[in-house]
Amino acid sequence: MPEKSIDHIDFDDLNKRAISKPLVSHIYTADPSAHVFKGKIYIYPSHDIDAGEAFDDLGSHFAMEDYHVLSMDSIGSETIDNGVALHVDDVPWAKQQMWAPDAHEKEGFYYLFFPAKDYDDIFRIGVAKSTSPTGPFTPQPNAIKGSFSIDPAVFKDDDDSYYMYFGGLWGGQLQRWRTGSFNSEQPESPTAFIPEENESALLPFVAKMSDDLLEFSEQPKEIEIVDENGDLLLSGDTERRFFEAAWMHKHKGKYYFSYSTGDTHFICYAIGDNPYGPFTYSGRILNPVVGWTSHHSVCNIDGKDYLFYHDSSLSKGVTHLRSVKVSEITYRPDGTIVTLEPYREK
Ligand code: FUB
Repeated sequence: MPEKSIDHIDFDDLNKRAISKPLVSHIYTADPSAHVFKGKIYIYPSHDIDAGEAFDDLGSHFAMEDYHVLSMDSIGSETIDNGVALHVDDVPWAKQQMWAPDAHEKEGFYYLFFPAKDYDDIFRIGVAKSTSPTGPFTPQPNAIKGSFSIDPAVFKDDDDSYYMYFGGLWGGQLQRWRTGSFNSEQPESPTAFIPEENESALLPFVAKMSDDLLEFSEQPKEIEIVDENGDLLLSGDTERRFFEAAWMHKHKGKYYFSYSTGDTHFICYAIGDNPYGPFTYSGRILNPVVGWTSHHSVCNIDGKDYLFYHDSSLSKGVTHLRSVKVSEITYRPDGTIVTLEPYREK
């Protein structure tokens, strides 16, 4: 999949038409996971850097090394960068590529969940703990037992159970786990082991977390994303099937599982009745942004739902130099979400 062409884009004009501005512009940030802890908004993004790696379909150019936590008192107020919260050099098991993180709070402690490649070049998911939502976070010595792939999103249900959703195709390696163990053949191919177009698409995973939030309390399970007839989406249905960037939120008692379609660049959602699904594909939350990736979270703030997302408008289209943004989302009476267009029409 070639990098998206940006030659035709007038970025000054595009930035005027954007529905929201970057929350910070002194560093590049992406993959924002937003939460309200004790009445304040905290955003846990990737911290994008230019490490000099060329663009490829394994995502080698996403060579991030640390995490910064952003915070703000309310939507529209100044966004504060609270500095380095965790660095890859401080994580014993992690070698490189600190990709999209999430965080949660339990009983006065804060937990940062993050994917990184280990010393065998296999993506695992780790946890680091702090007494402050902004860190610094102290990592566990090992990754979560039984963890694999990328993009952890931790959801706290109304009964105080915590669930981790995760997975990502191509560079995120999900397709290498189809048999239950890691397939290291054809290491340079991002699409080896992806199902044929007429086969069911690869599915994301969910696992309930242990009481201390440091491990899974169960074997991760696949979550089904089905069409209006109850059939699993197909691998060739690239405008609807799961690719990466899992997120879970609730609206009026229903479970909304949202995700990126990756190479077709949509943020979509599917609705279910419980945290394990199945989830019925229900539409798009966000149309494609400038930049190859799209990644988001949904956070309820003072009774309204907000989409935190990113684009590459500030870097004038550089795919691995992204900026986090926020925009309100609204629902129709039937529970479907009104699709956001990230840039107004000319
Ligand atoms: O930021 C690195 C990767 O890009 C994330 O893990 C994916 O979701 C995509 O946004």
